[in-house]
Amino acid sequence: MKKTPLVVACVVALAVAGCSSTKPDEDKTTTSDNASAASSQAAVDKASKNYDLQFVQGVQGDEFYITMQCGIEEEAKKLGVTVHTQGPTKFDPTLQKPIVDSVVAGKPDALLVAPTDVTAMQGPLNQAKAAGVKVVLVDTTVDDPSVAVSAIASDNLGGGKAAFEAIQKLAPQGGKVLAMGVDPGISTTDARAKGFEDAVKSDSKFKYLGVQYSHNDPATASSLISAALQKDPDIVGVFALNLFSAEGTATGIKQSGKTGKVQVVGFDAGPNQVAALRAGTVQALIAQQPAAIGKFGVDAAVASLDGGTVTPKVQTGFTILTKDNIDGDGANAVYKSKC
Ligand code: T6T
Repeated sequence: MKKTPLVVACVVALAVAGCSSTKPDEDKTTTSDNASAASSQAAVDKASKNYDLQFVQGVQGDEFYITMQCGIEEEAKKLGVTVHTQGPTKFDPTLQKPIVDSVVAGKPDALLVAPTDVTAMQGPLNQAKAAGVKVVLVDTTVDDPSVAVSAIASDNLGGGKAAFEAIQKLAPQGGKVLAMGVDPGISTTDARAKGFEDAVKSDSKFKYLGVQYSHNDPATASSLISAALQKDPDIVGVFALNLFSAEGTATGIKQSGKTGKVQVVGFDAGPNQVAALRAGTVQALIAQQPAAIGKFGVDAAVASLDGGTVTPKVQTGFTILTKDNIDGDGANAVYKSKC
């Protein structure tokens, strides 16, 4: 990464602010940095009984959800409740819906879920609630989040803005920028794209080329980036909206011979993203706190089942990783491949 003083300042500022870019939304939202508010969900050290919790991931094998599962399992063990995890083979509501339906048919006490689509997953979650299952949204949300007792997620809008700020400092001359996304209808990546787009449009030196959809497939992201660079060889920056789009973007940048010439900021920090950061195909990563999201999810489920205080919306922060902090302060923010 080019070490302009401003980039370093941005990274430090976010780190000092507890790695969170936004303030809590009144008293309804807390950040993970607000220890007292966040811990109000974990008022108990032990659950009153061994509840049956089910965690349905957005997709299997994604280090973001694996790390979240680690946080969930650790907290479940601490509180004395049981948790089972499963997820679809693709980030796809047609594959996730039958899993949720079958989990709900088993009448668990609570369902922790990362819905893969804001609209398509609303019905299955409404049915879970109607069946008396406490729903907790972890990471993504749905059109009507009131179906859940609590929704825990990163500051995705703020993360999109932070991504543009990083590109702004890496390419201060301005120019064309692109977002590499997953699919429309995913609350998290849609919010990241919006935060990015709004920020780009507030700086007349930059031109937003829009978002392209890779369907969570690195090979598709790679071809899309290569094609975009052929069409617009003067692209100065790319914001990759999640782990797999970042992985494919890094490959496409490398194959197009643009390493270091196009500034790339990727959301998430799995081992492959970190390798791309070290190789210089990616200049910055926005690492979420999936283990904390999982922990707060368990706390919310147990508090709700035990009739305790539940915080309806919890916002967790993020850490910006660069070559400069990846082996220092940033190392702990890297996602796990197994617990
Ligand atoms: O970025 C995360 C998650 O927040 C998003 O909702 C879907 O993609 C990831 O799981 C990363 O692959």
